[in-house]
Amino acid sequence: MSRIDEILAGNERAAARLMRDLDDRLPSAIAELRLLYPHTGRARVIGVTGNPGAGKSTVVDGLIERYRGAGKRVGVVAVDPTSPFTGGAILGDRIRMQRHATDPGVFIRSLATRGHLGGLSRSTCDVVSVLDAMGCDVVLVETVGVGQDEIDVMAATDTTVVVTVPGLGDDIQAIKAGILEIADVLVVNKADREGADRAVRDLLHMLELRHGSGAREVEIVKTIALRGDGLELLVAAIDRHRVETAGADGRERGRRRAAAQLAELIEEGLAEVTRAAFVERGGIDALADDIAARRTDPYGVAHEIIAALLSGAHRR
Ligand SMILES: Nc1nc2c(ncn2[C@@H]2O[C@H](COP(=O)(O)OP(=O)(O)O)[C@@H](O)[C@H]2O)c(=O)[nH]1
Ligand SMILES: [Mg+2]
Repeated sequence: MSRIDEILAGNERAAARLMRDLDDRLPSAIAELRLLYPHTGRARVIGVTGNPGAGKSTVVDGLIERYRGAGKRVGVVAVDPTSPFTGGAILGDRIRMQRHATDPGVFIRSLATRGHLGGLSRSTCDVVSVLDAMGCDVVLVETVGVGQDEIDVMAATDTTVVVTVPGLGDDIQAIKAGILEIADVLVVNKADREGADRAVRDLLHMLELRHGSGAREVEIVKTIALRGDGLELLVAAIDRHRVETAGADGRERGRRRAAAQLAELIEEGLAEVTRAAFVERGGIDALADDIAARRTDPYGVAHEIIAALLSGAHRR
């Protein structure tokens, strides 16, 4: 059986090997990903993001449990080196979450936030595709933080869950700046703490300001993830979002995602050949020295490099 067939049959070890080869950007691995691609698009991809310590991993843990309870095969991508799924967090959490590691219906994969050739969102997309092809019904993607990288990653999910906690005050302002816009469902976790209702009211207020009336409602769910409270409600809210975005909305989202992925792959590929072209000519510093000293000019050098790249591409 080829590795493709093994993955399509749901073989986790074959999938893990392909993911490693993808990390190394082996051309054969990309070729395999192409063969898998027609078999993707079936998994429900759910992103979970928010500030460090908000309880994302705990929420993910609770979601795994519920989706497993419903008989679904679950993939988890933890884009966070400190994730308890992969051994980073404090011991108690780690043990609690690693119970899923021995469940054959759960496949957990972690991605380092740095050092990924070709960017985080691309690596995440690749891993999600493999999990999807492998037969995962649900793929949960946890990212830490609220940077542009994470926003890009979340753009590649079907439903984005943003986890906040009560009493953040100014931090809620920070959320407002970026991730509120990408939230499909908002979670106020740690509702055992004071101020949960107030946080819900603040978020509602911000959503009104942002979207005005008529925009799609973003549901807000209060949870105490540590105890599993509210997670049924969260699953229901995610499900309602799925239903609402089926049809035209979903197709539009899929199209935007495909366009972003295609553009990213092309930009990366071009950046790579451009870097190689600089190296061939002694490095960009040497080229820049000549330009700065007026021995050459930027127009001519750029033209020459582009012409060489294009003729090289034709030869291939
Ligand atoms: N009090 C309380 N603590 C929680 C709750 N959910 C998670 N925690 C704790 O908050 C800490 C951070 O949780 P974690 O899931 O690792 O957060 P992440 O960094 O967002 O992934 C851990 O010690 C959890 O046990 C909750 O609902 N209430
Ligand atoms: Mg975490």
